[in-house]
Amino acid sequence: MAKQAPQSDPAQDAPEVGAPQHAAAGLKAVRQSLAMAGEQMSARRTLATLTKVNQHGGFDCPGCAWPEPDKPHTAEFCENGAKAVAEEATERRITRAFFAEHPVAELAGRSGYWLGQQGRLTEPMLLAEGATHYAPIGWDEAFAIIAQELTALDTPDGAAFYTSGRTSNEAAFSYQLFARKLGTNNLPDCSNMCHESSGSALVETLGVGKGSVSLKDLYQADLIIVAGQNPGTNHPRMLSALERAKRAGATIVSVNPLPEAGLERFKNPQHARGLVGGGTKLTDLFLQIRLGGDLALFRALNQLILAADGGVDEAFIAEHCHGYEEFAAEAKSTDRQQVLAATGLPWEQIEQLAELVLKSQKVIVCWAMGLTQHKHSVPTIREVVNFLLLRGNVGRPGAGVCPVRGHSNVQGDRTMGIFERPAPAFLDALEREFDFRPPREHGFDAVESIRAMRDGRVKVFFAMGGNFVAATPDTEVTEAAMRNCRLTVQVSTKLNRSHLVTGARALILPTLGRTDRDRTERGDQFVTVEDSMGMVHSSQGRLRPPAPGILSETAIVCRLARAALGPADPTPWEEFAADYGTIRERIAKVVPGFSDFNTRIKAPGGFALPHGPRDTRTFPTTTGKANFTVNTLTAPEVPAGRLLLQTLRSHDQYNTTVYGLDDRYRGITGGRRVVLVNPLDAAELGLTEGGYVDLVSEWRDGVERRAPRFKVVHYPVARGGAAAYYPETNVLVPLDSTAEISNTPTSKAVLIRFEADSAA
Ligand SMILES: Nc1nc2c(c(=O)[nH]1)N[C@H]1C(S)=C(S)[C@@H](COP(=O)(O)OP(=O)(O)OC[C@H]3O[C@@H](n4cnc5c(=O)[nH]c(N)nc54)[C@H](O)[C@@H]3O)O[C@H]1N2
Ligand SMILES: Nc1nc2c(c(=O)[nH]1)N[C@H]1C(S)=C(S)[C@@H](COP(=O)(O)OP(=O)(O)OC[C@H]3O[C@@H](n4cnc5c(=O)[nH]c(N)nc54)[C@H](O)[C@@H]3O)O[C@H]1N2
Ligand SMILES: [Mo]
Repeated sequence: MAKQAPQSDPAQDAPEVGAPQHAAAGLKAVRQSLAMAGEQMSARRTLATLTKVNQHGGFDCPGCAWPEPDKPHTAEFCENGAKAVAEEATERRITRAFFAEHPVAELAGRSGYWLGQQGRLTEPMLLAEGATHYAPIGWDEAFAIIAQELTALDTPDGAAFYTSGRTSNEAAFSYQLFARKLGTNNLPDCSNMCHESSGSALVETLGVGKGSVSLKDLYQADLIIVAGQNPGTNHPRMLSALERAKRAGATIVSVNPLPEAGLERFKNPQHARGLVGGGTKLTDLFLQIRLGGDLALFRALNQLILAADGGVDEAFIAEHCHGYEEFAAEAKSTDRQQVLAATGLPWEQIEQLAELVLKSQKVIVCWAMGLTQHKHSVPTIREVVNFLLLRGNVGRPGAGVCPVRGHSNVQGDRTMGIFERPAPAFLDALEREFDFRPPREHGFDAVESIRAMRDGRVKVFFAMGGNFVAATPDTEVTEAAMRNCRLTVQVSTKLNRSHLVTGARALILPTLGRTDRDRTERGDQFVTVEDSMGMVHSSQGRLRPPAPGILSETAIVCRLARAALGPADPTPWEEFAADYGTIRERIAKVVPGFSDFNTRIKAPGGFALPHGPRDTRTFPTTTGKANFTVNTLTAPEVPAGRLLLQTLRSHDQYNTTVYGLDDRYRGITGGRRVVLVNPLDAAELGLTEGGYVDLVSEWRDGVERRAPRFKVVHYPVARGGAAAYYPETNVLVPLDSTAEISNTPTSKAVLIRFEADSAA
């Protein structure tokens, strides 16, 4: 049987520091996955779940969005996928007795780790106005309360509907339809804090806001540059793909302020050779770049390519590109001193990479949050596109852009219309199919939603998954904003902080996860998801749900829609909730690429969505061509006595869900309140190794943002930068410190100073 949840809160923070590792996965990873699963569920349930992850006919791993190979390995999951599965498939339960025992004020003092350890939510709960405890409520009453608060709004724009990226295509499509029928485009999502910068840059330059490569392309590439990403922890199955690429002859370059173990070496736990021995060396060249130096790096590469004989693919540019002349003029005049200062790299290393590029016919650039969460992220990613276009590395096998997505269906949710700035063509299609006038004004993204709640313009906040208050920046401001609402609603699998920082009234609606069997009166249902490479496939859970009566996300949306829109609304919400195939029929009519959805989804592995730039070198941009762009060369400035802090993930967390207190590859155990600093910077700043300090962020509004008591860890980070974990450091990220154009919080660039430990 599953062990009891811990009663005391074990999140005492006493970090210990050992040596960082130089290889990822291996036997230790296998042991870790089984140990974590064993704490949460019985051996039989463990076997029943882990053998179904990412298999045809099984469920899609709720971990990351990395695609499945055509022939999945019997253990097509990774240590961290297994943790994500165990977190959801746990046999621990939160019942009404738990809420009767613990007042909200007490729960709000618990760590996120403790909250997550309590188990799956089982019943709808209401926190009534002025109440100290959540109390059980029926589903119909819960929907009636939401409908009543929505009806009481002066305008539908007084509500915001957040989505985290695990929501299925069917639930997401129904959800955006409901919000738009209600009359608002306020559909913020986790993408706003994640890959929005990638979407903004790629839509403008290539016409499609998604990656242009498949797994096969990775296997065929000559050169793969991995910039601003830590796949060993966050996309471990990507290491298998990199290993395969490497064996086929690819060169791998990593660009990162930290030497990440997963990129150095990989011991593939799916093969005997990975369980014993040294594993495969992955990175051939490591560029230890300064935080925010990537724009300068790619610009310098472009300058070198332009200067090389035959460096440029002239035929491709002439036929397919726009804006080359202006771009080339700017790139040729790049100032080397500026590049050296911004990147902190020796010029010879940049030249070395340029030589590799010029030797390669097929180049792929992969990236994640290290490129997207900076003030100048959109220009940076545009410059990556310039880099690829220069040598025709878009729209041919083995080459292209590869933004590696986070949440397992975050890309699909956007395809389904979860977007505060929907394309007019999408709204037109929705209008034709459902015969109503969708609102045309843009809605609020995540940051704008917080401002709107703070200012009283949004009064009802509804979250389809996620942990909004912990994942968003400026924790104090965000929490005050949530408290300023009339009603906050969280559709969730697990308890988290967003259930405890609430509006005047609050609802918790428990829901099914990926691993759970979803049976309606018409029989077992499956859902569909889209991975990071535009493959759509089905996902079906098999486990008995945590409690009878828990509704799927789709059912919750449909029943809420009926309650709020009334019996006269012509959309067949009841039909949608009973048979998800009827939703897919509508998706097929509204969303390009989904024709014959219900038939094509039956193919093992699913089907690929069309992608003009990848498939036919057609670029649906405003110019009809692939656009070169001119990007002003900038990099963050770090005044003396300060460092630039990046907030990142440890090996033992999934975003705001903390699985444990170890960051194995980085050699940190038993605690999370650590700040990684280069020993030379530490010496200059007078920081003692192992000592405790407060982190204080500096921003133009002069407001003090402080994160107390972090242990100083000497670590080989690039000079001028520091690193600490999210979400503990979100309190330091100013709400208004966002990326140009994409409005993504600058979670990888927070200017901080160090002060004496205020808790000492
Ligand atoms: N196990 C696990 N898997 C996950 C998640 C998780 O929390 N846990 N989260 C999921 C989600 S939603 C996402 S978006 C992804 C996140 O995946 P990642 O983007 O890999 O996650 P981060 O920990 O934010 O790591 C950012 C990496 O970028 C580097 N970096 C930071 N700043 C810069 C910079 O200026 N330049 C360069 N070149 N590098 C920089 C950091 O050193 C770090 O290696 O993972 C997904 N998968
Ligand atoms: N400082 C800083 N802040 C960041 C980042 C950073 O790097 N630094 N990264 C940003 C990024 S990339 C992202 S994507 C966001 C993540 O933001 P979110 O997606 O909002 O946060 P998560 O922690 O992934 O959400 C976890 C919660 O989701 C619920 N959940 C899990 N599975 C399901 C499900 O199947 N259905 C439903 N309904 N609920 C479910 C559980 O209750 C769990 O507690 O955070 C962002 N915030
Ligand atoms: Mo993300």
